[in-house]
Amino acid sequence: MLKTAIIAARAAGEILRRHFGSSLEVDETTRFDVKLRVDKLCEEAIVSILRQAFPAHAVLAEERGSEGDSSHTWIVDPLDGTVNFFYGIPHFSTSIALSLEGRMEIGVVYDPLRDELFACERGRGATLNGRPLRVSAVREPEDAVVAVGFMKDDRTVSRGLRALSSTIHRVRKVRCMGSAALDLAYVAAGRFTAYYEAGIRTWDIAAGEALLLEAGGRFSSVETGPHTHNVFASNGLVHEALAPGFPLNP
Ligand code: LIP
Repeated sequence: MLKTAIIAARAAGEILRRHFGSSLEVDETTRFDVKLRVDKLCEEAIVSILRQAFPAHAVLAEERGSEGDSSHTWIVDPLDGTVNFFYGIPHFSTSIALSLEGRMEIGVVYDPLRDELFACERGRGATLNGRPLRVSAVREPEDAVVAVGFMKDDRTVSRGLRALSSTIHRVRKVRCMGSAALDLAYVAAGRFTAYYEAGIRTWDIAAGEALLLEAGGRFSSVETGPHTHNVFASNGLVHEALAPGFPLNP
């Protein structure tokens, strides 16, 4: 199953590399978001690979929503960081997770421009391009680099801003990179110390959650709506000290 997820993520990555920097077909724009035709192309490629290998499994994907009913659900974000992609900012990813009765079994996050493949299987550790991954050893908030994401509505943006302004003076740096899947993969890889986002969708974080847990991190979340969560994730060591600045209550 991990091999199939990797094949699917690389197939989407190939499509993304081909389209990046060219004129793009926009399906829809909203105040804080764009929807691109390439999102759908990638999703179709991923889902057809997964379905061919596992026809009985269910799928939850950003563009199509929920399909099928099974204990096994593939959770897919074909292009995480769509706005970055649209503006030519080279930081986006494909995210594929497998949940078994609600628990993440497999996580793959692929950054096609850097050719970085983060992958894990529950209980077997996480890897980056085949090499084992571990969260950072940072213990003190003042040494931490924290990623904060801003979702697509005023409420969650205001919430992110409040968290940011209360924390930015306590940590070394805050980063807003625009791809939750990569933010979590970077915490897993020890690049970031922690990550916070309010109102983030299940497909943006499922694979990242799996990676982070396998790399020794800690993941706290509260479901605030259908497929929607407030998330604070960290290397574990700074969790208690920083969590109060990143409230999860709805
Ligand atoms: C993106 C997230 C990002 C968030 C954006 C957006 P998408 O996902 O990963 O962290 O701040 O608003 O939701 O929509 O590009 O898959």
